[in-house]
Amino acid sequence: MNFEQELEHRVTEIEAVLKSYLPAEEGNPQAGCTETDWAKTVITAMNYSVNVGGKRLRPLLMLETYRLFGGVSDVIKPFMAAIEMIHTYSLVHDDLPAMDNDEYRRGKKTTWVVYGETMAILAGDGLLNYAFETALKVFEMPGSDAAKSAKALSILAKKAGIYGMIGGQTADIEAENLGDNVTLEHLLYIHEHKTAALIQAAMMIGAVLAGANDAQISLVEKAAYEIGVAFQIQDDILDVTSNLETLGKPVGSDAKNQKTTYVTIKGIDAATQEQRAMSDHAIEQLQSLEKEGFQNDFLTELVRSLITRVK
Ligand code: GRG
Repeated sequence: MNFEQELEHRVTEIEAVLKSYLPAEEGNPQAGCTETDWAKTVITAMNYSVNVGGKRLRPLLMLETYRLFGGVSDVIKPFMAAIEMIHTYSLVHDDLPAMDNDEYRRGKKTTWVVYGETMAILAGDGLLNYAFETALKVFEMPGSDAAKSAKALSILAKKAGIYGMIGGQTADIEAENLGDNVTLEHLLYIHEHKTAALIQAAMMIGAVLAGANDAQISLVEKAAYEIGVAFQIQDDILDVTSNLETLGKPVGSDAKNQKTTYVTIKGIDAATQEQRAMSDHAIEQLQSLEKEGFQNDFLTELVRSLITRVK
């Protein structure tokens, strides 16, 4: 199998894991007002949001980092589902009229367009909460290690929170009022927190659950920072160079919203060069673990593929 086929195969496996952790769409809202019945509407909106697709990059990076450090058990699975739920909630809320007001995501109508704004807010809330309900299932699994599981949960909570993704989104919203006065430092804060934090969480949780030591977890955190920022710079580049069909969402939205991006500050050539340098450095960091006996060539290829991703 070549890399593309292997990737497809592994994403299919991840889809099955995600599906197995999604809440059941039970009950009939018309039939009465039992707890389950009324919840069905929000559950359906939550499942729609996850099932419309996506690259599943965060669970993929989590699983491959887990494998890098020799992890083989199922304890990683609830965390793989949880991180995709958190990522999906962030997209559902980001698309709302009060935020980016986007009608398309992953090639499909956004959750608020299909279910209405109020239900989309609740679906996002539901996904965030259900992510933690899902991750907590690790404690019921045979062979799970309580200390490692608690550490993984704490990373997930922190990187998704006010000192992570929500902090980054806040800085991004505030940048909208600054026009051309957004500095590179401000932009890097946004990229580090809004985008890289969840990628760091994914890879660090994989490392923690596989038993990596503190130095190795710290190396993974730094490499994931570069992977995350490079990933976001490529997102900025694709917003200028791609099209709706390939990307699954409208292009040119940064220019339309007069947003400062890596491309507007540095220009496309320098942004591309820096994005590549960051990815190359992250790969070198991960490969430096080979001398300690840890190697995952698929993970290296995956990170390399993000440099030239088209969606
Ligand atoms: C609303 C708290 C809150 C946060 C929103 C993630 C986010 C913060 C906003 C979404 C918009 C955006 C461009 C975020 C940067 C991260 C990013 C590139 C997300 C898209 O991730 P992909 O490309 O998406 O992995 P798929 O659809 O493939 O899963």
